[in-house]
Amino acid sequence: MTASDRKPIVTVQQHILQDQRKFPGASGEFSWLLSGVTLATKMIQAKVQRAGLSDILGEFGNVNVQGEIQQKLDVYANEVLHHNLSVRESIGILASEENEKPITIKHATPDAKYAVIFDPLDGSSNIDVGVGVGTTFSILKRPENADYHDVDRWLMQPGTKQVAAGYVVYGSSTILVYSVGRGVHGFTLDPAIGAYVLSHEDMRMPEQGKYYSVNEANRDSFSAGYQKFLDNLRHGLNGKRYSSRYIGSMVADVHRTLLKGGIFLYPPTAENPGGKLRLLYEASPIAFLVEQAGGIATDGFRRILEIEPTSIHERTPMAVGSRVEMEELARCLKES
Ligand code: AHM
Ligand code: MG
Repeated sequence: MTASDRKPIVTVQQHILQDQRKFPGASGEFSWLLSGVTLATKMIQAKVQRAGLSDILGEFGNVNVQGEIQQKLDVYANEVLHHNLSVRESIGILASEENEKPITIKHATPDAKYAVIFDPLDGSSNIDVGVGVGTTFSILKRPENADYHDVDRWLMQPGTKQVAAGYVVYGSSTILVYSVGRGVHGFTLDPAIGAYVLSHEDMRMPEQGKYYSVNEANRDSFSAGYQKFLDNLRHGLNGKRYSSRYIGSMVADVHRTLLKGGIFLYPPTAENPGGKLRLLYEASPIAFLVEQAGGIATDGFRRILEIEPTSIHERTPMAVGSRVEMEELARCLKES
């Protein structure tokens, strides 16, 4: 193979700029905004990689708004995202799983058009054991007629209004997956050059997979419909047998589901009757990506993307996956 036969390397930055050229009207400010996310996630991955070497492991000592003990890396990841994003003049508001209230930056200036909502380090209970964790982000635009100061109007928008969403999974490699509503693309961080390089162009979910992913320890408190669904999968669907895979880091479990098909679900449980995952910064961006890749994302009954949020940290049941498994789930829930 000669050098000219080789496919050129496309970095995430190039990809965003090329995409914007195809769609005149899209402005460079948006790629500048996304570069804040990519830089922050490179900094987070550098810390995650060294987690076992430094004194970064362990609890920070605080309890966050969800009542969970914050990990040092949660705090670091949150700070890094705030630091990098707050210098992007197009961003007016930041909201994070780790902060009770949204943080307004330059929201009262005409340049500030976007709100970025994120979970800085999802699955952080896995940090101490070397298992993959992730960052999720969702980007919303200030509604045309919303007052600059009306923070709720910026943030309380259904997932259909997202202008971009994505995640980074810090696993055996670090992979950024994002969409601006024109397909889903994945980029693997090349540590040698410090750049995210296009590795998964136009990701499409298979129609059916072979894995289901759920915390089965909660099974006794699932409703009859969910239990029936899991029974059906165990007996096989369309002649296909299933295996279970559940890491306990949503981003890693969803990443596998996007690539291999199947289903990831977190149904209502006795402990979390309204679901465990957070609508705005976990379920919404994931649902956006899954739909863009040809999959389906619901709370069991409704499209996640159509749920009208009422508070920043609200939770929702969530099921995302391939068409065959998601249709079977809908059928089981309807009949039960
Ligand atoms: P976190 O944002 O506090 O890390 O919680 C979300 C995580 C998800 O990554 C994961 O899917 C789920 O919680 C695991 O919960 P459980 O241990 O109840 O199965
Ligand atoms: Mg989380």
